[in-house]
Amino acid sequence: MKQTLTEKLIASHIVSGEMKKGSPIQIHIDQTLTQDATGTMAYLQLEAMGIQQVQTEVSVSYVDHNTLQNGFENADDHIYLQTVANRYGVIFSKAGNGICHQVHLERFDVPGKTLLGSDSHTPTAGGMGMLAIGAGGLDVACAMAGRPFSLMMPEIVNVQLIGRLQHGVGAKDIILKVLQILGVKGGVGKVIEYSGEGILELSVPQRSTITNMGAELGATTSIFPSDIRTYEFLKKQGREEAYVELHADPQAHYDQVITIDLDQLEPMVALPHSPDHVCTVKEVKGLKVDQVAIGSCTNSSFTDLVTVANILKGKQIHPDVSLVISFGSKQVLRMLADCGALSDLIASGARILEATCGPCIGMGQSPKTDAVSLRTFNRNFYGRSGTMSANVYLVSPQTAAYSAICGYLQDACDCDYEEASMPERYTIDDSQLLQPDKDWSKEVVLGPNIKPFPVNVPLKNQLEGQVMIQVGDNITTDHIMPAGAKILPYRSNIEKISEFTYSQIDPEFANRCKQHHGGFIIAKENYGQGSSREHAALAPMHLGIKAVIAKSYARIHRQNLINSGILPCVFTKEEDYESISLYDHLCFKDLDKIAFGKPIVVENLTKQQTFLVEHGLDEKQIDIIKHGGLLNKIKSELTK
Ligand code: MIC
Ligand code: SF4
Repeated sequence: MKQTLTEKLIASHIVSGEMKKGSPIQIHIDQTLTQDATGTMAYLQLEAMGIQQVQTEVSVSYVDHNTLQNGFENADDHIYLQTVANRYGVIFSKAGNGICHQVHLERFDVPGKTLLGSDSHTPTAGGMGMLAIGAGGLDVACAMAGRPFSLMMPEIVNVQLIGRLQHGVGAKDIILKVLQILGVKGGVGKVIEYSGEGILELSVPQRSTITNMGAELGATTSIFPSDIRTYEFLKKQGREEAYVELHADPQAHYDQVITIDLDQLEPMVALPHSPDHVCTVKEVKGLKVDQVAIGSCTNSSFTDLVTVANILKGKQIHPDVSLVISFGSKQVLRMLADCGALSDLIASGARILEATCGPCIGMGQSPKTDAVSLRTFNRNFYGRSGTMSANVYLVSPQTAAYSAICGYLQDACDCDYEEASMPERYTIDDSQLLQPDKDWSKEVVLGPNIKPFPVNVPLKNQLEGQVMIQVGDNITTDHIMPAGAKILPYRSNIEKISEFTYSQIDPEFANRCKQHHGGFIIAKENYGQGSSREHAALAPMHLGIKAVIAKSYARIHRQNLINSGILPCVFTKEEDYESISLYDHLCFKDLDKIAFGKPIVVENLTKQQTFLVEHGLDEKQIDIIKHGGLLNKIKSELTK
């Protein structure tokens, strides 16, 4: 049978299940990555699993999110991550070495392999022909321990690119166009596979911009074939032995086909506050700009930043604009310094940051009140920049750089500049990637802010409590558990971080939960979209949240709820959402009989109504929920 590329990679990694759309399957994981903001929890969980060393081909622990260090907490996390990595056989990438996805692309991605990462933008590696999936920290810890990863056999969408990118248009504009077509939940349960003559012109870093931001579609992952461009990139990185050619079979069947004509594509922009509020730059051209931020795992490759330098060379940024640039990796920054492009950036008036996530996750550089901030990042969720009144627009590096000079949002097609070409060779220096010596006599150092991983209680026959919050569509994990410089230092301390749950949209939420001993969350469509942070499940769990009822969920967050022992239910009738109010007293009945495909009866004691909800859990997930979460289940297996 003719197979898509996704099907080929699943077939070569499947451990159990049937490759039938929507059926649960388990795949073997070859590589893992973690970053510091989700990593401490993942390694605490790995330690609890009682293994000697990681079972994967390659596992890397990156420090890239929490590097502001405005207190001891971040630095303590870094030391914990370094010492625990050394013991268990994980490579450690030090702070300053770069953003996990960029460094992984440069030094570790291998076409045809599987990668599981505790960060939602792990599909960046799809640009290299990997099957790369984002997940919660506990799922990644399980993969490190050699357990297979569970997912639903996805539908496969083919995006065919025809024509070639025109002057002023970048790879970012392609993914913004896909977001305009499919929307932030258009990719749920799907893999987006790219093909067509248009991909031949796209380098691996450009492809990775596209697969990176495929996370914003809610997709399981996105993938490009492995071809001459892949070989070219690997060779320039001194890793050509990793190359294998990979393509879908001609005439393979896709569930949906979308065609994008690159000849016709114009510069695009995502308007506040969602990555799918997309229109052309022309439609909003002339908007006065206060801040421009260039960088993040979407757009901080060497070629992206040389293009930016080419636009800025010999020019000054507009007096009313603050331009800030962060770099994808030490390799990128060093090569920019060596080729003189860094000097052009500095001379233009740009503010230079280190090679980390930085402003993308609200670690500094919050814009002014009511600011218009143009960013080359992947998310413009409400409040994520750290300034509640700011309006964040997502654009390509070309649009960002040209607008920084003009002071107004401008169409880069009108700018006279040269697009960067790939370097002859990348500068290779792996000195900040520390190889583990697996020495168990060395201490794993735990700072005082690192608290044990919290666990839930086994499922009771009946769940009773009140509605603690009722929210609308597309609630992000940034709404549930905000990030930023103030909150991120507590990622290793669930009790402390739980105080900030929903703080940006309902500051009373945590206190309400404490007063009422927790209860339930009611939501609409695509609940929990965005980041993979399991804190968005662990913190509500700590506050006593027992179940969520929503109209639909984002994949990673739903699994994080299950892993934490929180029951994720779906309304069977849309109108039941409307019948519920804050503080309604609900009772979930007969949970000892919870079974595959069987709805649960919920009584609204306040309104004296009864309604049905579905849980959609497969047998394995039911087992996890019954144990009160995945870690409890693993521990009980270990004691057996
Ligand atoms: C993000 O971009 O939202 C993050 C911060 O990288 C998250 C991970 C986290 O919350 O630590 C993600 O994308 O998964
Ligand atoms: Fe870091 Fe931003 Fe990428 Fe998340 S999206 S990994 S915060 S650069």
